[in-house]
Amino acid sequence: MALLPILHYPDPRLKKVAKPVTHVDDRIRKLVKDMAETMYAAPGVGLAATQVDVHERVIVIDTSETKDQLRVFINPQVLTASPVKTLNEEGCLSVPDIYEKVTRPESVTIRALDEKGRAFEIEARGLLAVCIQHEIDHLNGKVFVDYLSMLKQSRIKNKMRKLERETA
Ligand code: K1U
Ligand code: ZN
Repeated sequence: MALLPILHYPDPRLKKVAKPVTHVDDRIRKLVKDMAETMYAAPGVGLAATQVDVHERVIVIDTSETKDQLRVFINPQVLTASPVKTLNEEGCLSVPDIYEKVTRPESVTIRALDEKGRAFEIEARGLLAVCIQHEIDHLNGKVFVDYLSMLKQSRIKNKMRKLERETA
């Protein structure tokens, strides 16, 4: 297993649209293991392959308190999204130390493949619903900051550039 470097906003590679996985093979299973290790170490509750500069449709999530309930979503599709929306505070491992409120559907149903290539469907609500939508956005080249006002986006970009200079 390996810890993978996480891209930081506003890196242009975070804007790439990830390609569907054509075969769930040992290469993808290794990627899933490395992504899970990276997510737990960060620590975070989710990670999309885009964030580790791999542009394939793979997500790992663990929203459990015990951190022992890893969920793997390969080629995730949103089947339904509730018309009811909620406002939730979001964070992102690619935008460290920034937390902002974003409006999203309260619940979603998702179809995806697991790490063995088996199709499954789940209905997600609460933090899982927020997290899966946030991670699917990453696969589509979108970061939660994109939902904020231009003023907030520009402030966050400046803060992140300053942070990069200080840690370079
Ligand atoms: O995509 C990511 O960068 C992961 C992100 C997922 C997420 C969290 C909350 C709302 C929306 C999406 C994170 O994991 S940010 C870190 C975080 O929320 C957290 C860290 C440690 C313990 C609990 C939560
Ligand atoms: Zn994120």
